[in-house]
Amino acid sequence: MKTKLSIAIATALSLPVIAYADTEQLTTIVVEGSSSRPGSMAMTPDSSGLKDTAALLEKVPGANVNRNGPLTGIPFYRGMSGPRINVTIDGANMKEVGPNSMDPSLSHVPAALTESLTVYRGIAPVSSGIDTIGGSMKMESKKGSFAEGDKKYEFDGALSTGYSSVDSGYYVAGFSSIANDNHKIHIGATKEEGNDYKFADGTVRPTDYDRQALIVGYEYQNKGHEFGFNFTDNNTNNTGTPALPMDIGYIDGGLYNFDYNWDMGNGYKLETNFYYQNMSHFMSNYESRTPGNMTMPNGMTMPMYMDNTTTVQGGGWDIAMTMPLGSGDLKVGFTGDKSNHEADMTGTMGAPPPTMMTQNTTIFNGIERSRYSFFGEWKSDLTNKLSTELGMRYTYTNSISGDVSTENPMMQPMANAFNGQNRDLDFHGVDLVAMLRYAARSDLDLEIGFARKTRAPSYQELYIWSPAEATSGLADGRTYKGNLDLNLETSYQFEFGADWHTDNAYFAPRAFYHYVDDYIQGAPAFMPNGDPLMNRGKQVLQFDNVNAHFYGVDLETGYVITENWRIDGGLNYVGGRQTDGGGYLYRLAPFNGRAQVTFEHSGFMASVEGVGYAAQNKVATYNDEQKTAGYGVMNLRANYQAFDGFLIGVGIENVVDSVNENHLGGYSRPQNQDSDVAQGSRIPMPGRNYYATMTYQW
Ligand SMILES: [Cu+2]
Repeated sequence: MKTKLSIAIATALSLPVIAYADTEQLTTIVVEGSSSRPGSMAMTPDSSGLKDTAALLEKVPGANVNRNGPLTGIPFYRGMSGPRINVTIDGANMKEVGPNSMDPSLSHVPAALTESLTVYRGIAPVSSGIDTIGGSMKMESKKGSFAEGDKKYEFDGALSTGYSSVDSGYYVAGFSSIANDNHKIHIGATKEEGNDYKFADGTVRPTDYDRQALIVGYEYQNKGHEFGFNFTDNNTNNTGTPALPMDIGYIDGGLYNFDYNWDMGNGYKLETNFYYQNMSHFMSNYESRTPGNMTMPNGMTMPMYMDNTTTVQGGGWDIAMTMPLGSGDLKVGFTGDKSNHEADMTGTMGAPPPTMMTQNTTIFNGIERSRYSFFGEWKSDLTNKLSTELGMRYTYTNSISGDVSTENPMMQPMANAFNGQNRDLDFHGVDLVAMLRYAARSDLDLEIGFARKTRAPSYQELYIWSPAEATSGLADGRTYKGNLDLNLETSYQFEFGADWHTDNAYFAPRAFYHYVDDYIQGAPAFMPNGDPLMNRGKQVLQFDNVNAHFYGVDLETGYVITENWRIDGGLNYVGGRQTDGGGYLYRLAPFNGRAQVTFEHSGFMASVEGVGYAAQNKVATYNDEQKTAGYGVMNLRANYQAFDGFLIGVGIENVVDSVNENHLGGYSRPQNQDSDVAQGSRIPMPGRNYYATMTYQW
């Protein structure tokens, strides 16, 4: 298992990584474009990071998580989230089966089966994917390693288990690979289950979770050729998403990946990736919570049972060729994908049985989104101190929706109107990146970057034909209408960063400014026939193009005090406003910081971590976003390597058991009788949590 260590070292040009031999079962965070990144933040086990890889993002400068449920962590980077961030799983741009992002891509592979999570700091290179307007992240599942050197065979494996008290949750994970120097096979599986989590004033419901995952793969390498087949499967059962109007019934399905790489020598390299995914999903407002009441025209109130069955089939390719050009390397590529989405809703009034009335509606029907994209990227050292990256990507996006239908007579006029409109839409986007890096001194790198990034509207932003909350996890409590006249978003980005690093210290601040033309956001919707669904008395919004800008600073810093002691920390600030006088943008992380003091001595490690969030008073007015107060949390963690390969970890999170509201966590949606959190108020974060983990690896 050498892969991981080498990744960590590759990014730690100057700083000693805290290198316990056996922390390799922990997912490594790699921050690209950070020469001082020690990769050590991930090395203290974190109970939330054990079940949800997205939780690791809270430790990455500029990044965070929009959390709608225990397994539903939506990546956030510098004010943007969801479809604005390109996330790949083993090179595949997975499509969510949930139109409300109940299954963000990072939830597909549990942390215990994740090898590494890479985040591009600052402007993402065009080669990292399509639609990288808000950034780019890539996750690699565990695959083991080939036999090297004199070794004929390589056997890798790990067994791990963990328990967390706040939700009585546990996980078990197993991974094994067998390889010689040409062939390698691997298999891994996990099971995670937990109850609703507690906080000082009660229990947050529903936040229980239940997921099984499986990964299987085969890889072959010989004389510069590499071939791989990987399958990753996610089987999630009843899991709460209290910030959304329904909960997960199931998420089921897999991703099939084929890679072929050929290193031809002399700087020529071919890299290809092909993938296919097939997933299905069920969510409801009655399996994990009590359905809300609907008032009939005659004044009678009745429970309204609602569920949604959705599917996605998707596939794509990424073909890139690298070759020497001038003083550097040119990478050219052809990327594309296609996905088909269906979502069918059933609404039943009155308790079934007896059933008063059941009505079926196609929420999304015959959605087909296709992207064809070409890019070229040139990276070169101009002098021994100056290097550059120039990139250009052109993307053609086509989006189609079939006719919709409903058995609900009140929705019929909207279905007819939608079916009468042109829904075959084309978007053309051009992305440009220009970066310059300058080694001002041996211990100081400066970076300046400019970019133009685009994003075509998502199928939800275009095709929600009757007000719905299927909004890629916005979780603002509003219903939205799609808009067939949307333009693509164009962001103009400026970035300046410094990276100071000595043998025992690093300090890497970055500042950015992004101006976004045609930023897609909700605006009051025109409802010619009123709002037939009476969406809890709140104004329906419609996706619209506005202009916006984002600005901020994020930094990471650290100091190795002695051989045994070190301190690491980070600060993040992001602001965002509409430039046309419409106020602040929605769901922006408040100013926040973290610091961690780590002690390490012969197989023993202990850390104290402090996390602080300021109040967020700069909130969006268009959807009545609620402010949040500031808070601080202390976490204590320790692990001990009892003998070679056997590691025990324990910790206490939120030591003082304070009640804290995560600004990115949304509002509680279940009925008051279901949860100890009042409907419509901010969801408190977990209370004090004791956790223990145990890992044996070979
Ligand atoms: Cu869903």
